[in-house]
Amino acid sequence: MKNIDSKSHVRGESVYLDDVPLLEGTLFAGVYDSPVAHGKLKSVDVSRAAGAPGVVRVITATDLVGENQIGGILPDEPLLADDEVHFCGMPVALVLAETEEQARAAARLITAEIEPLEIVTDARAAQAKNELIAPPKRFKLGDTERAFEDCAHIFEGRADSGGQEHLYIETQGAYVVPGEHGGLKVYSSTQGPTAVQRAVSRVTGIPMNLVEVDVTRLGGGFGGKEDQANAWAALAAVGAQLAKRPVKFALHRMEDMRMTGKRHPYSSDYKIGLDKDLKIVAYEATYYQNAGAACDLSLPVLERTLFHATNAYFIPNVSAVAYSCKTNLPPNTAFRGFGGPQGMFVIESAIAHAAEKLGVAREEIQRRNLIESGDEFPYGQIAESEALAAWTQADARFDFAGLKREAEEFNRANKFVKKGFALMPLCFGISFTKTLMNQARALVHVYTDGSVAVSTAAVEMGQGVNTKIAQVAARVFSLPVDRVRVHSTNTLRIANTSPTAASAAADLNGKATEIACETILKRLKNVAAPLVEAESPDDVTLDNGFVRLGGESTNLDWLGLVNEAYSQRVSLSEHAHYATPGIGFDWSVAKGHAFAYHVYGAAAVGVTVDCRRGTYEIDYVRVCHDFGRSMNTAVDHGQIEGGIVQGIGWLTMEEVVYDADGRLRSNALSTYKVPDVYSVPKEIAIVALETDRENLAIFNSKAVGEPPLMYGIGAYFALRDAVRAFNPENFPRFDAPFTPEKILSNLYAEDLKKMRAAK
Ligand code: MTE
Ligand code: LUZ
Ligand code: MOS
Repeated sequence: MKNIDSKSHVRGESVYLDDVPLLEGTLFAGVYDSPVAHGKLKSVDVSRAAGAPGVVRVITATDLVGENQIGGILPDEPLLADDEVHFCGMPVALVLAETEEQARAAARLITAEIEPLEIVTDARAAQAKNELIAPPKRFKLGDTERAFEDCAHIFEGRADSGGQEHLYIETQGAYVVPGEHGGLKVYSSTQGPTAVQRAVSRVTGIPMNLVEVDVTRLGGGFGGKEDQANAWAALAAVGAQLAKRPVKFALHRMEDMRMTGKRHPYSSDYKIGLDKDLKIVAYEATYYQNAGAACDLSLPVLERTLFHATNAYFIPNVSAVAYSCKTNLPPNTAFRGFGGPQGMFVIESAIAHAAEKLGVAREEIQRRNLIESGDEFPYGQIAESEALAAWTQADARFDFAGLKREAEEFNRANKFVKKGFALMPLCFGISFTKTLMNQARALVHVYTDGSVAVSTAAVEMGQGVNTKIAQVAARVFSLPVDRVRVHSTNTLRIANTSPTAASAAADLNGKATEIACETILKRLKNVAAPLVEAESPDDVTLDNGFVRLGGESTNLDWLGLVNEAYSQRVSLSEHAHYATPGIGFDWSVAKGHAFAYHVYGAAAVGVTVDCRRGTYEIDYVRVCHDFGRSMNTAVDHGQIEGGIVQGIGWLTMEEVVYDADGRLRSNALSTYKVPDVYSVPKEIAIVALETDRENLAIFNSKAVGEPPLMYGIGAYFALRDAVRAFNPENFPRFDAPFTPEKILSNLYAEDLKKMRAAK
């Protein structure tokens, strides 16, 4: 089945924030944001802006009716700077004007007197000054100190990974319309409608029951709108409240890149110990997360780094500690994988380090250490593992040894072009690690024409969640899917939503939809039973719009049944609640059953490096992926392809660069490179893991949103393999992204050293 949005997307009929029709009298907002990364805000001069053409009002922190605070986890993030600025791009003043151009032109007339304070942009430097968002977090299994004493081989090193710009096609934005009783209707491009509702309520002082948030769909979120849509909606809301007119605020691309946070860069230290059979016996890691200037989601991101510190491997002795370090950069935030990829990059680096120094194949160490069912994760959960199954099935299908041989033969025959090969196993936990967030609700109405309307907390952002939810309702009612319509995400229809995140939206909201539909179905069967002379409602089934009795057809169809129920005054609506059973985590001991289940997989990645230029191509990514039982292979394959390309981008070409003054240098698409159609892998092959294990996913169709991104880590190590095929003397630093510049300097590392020495 196709994605239900494909037709309206292609025709340009899908409604995004910018397609919401504007009311007469709508004002447009612009912001003046801090030009310096850290300083005391002595004064702000808005006089020239206030007198500029079209300007209706200029708003600073002192004008707010409610609290000047939008921090969701810690109250450390003012909406508008008051006494200090903490990062370049921090909003200082809001301008409301009759047109967008006027608002932005006026914002440029604002000046501020800022007394500079010391700027810290590096995570380790911040940690050294004890500038932490919160005390460090630790995971511990076994006893690493004792275990290291018996290791045959021990390796220590450092691994760094960079930030990543979300680059959702639709930038951040909101449109706020004032209504009766001082209420506000907020259209927002957010993954978290309730988070927006809460932030708006807090900064305006208007209670949540007067703030309605509506989300039609997103032109991409990728985590960037899990928390960071709040600021723009809150600013527009403050404007609408004070000016008593509708306010639209949508960021331009360069504003979005400058003012919003990204994937957290990490710098990490590792120590890995192996026995003589290449079993990893002990692993220690210290992570320095660059949080930026406020907490945002940094702490749960940091926690997920710990959860995925050992990726798909079983290591009996683990000790990991993670610091969330406060720097003068825009607060970093959720990004597909949510800290997991950063943790996995470190263990994969440690394994590469050991393999290269020992002269064994990396995949030899990987395979010998895959986690098995019954093994314990460092956080106490017992694995039900598909790691070896995914690896073995990928090998059977794609022939790892053959792929490796192919690369080696090519490399013997070619001096200036080298091929590289790497394998990447995957294990990603599904559930919000904050247990309370694993809940959802669905509202289902059946109308008297037989059509079905569904609302849930899920936000459609291109990942196809609405398609899956429509499939759930259609399957329970046994109707063609075009009789079901999934509507906008709205806080009046569905309250207290968890954000659409953690890859869990289809599971949580799909399950709630299933419960709501099953409840209505049960009522309908009770109505049908006497009509078709059934002894028990259990003998009644629905099949493609018709009622069947004990499998035999009857004269009663869906429409007749629905209308009969209505005339008997039986409810055709249901509001259902779902909470994932069996999960829980106790932070006081850092142990628990954190995840409903894990998603497994294994990818083989092949690359070709042009050793004169440092440029490269990704030849193939061949994956065996654990779908459970996919309920929509078109959507799921799309997620895997997109995730892989986004992961490869993070590790090979996307380089977020801030200068020492905390200013973003990679602030446009001319300086920030993302994969395009020419740089995607020439081949992406996906096979489904065959398994019949039951799980807690909706219809056993496992979550697929984030996990595939991490296959991209394989591309990094395949490139490293090719670089070392050309220059085996060199041991490149683990320093992602592996850009063509870094590849070139590693291909000729010794020559560069000589050249520098000669100078
Ligand atoms: N796919 C598209 N097309 N656009 C997106 O913004 N976000 C990803 C993933 N796939 C995203 C996407 C992220 S970060 C998550 S958490 C999941 O989708 C969320 O949706 P799900 O829970 O329905 O999988
Ligand atoms: N968001 C969140 C997430 O709040 N908690 C999580 O555990 C999570 N995991 C992945 C992506 N987003
Ligand atoms: Mo995804 S990082 O959970 O929005």
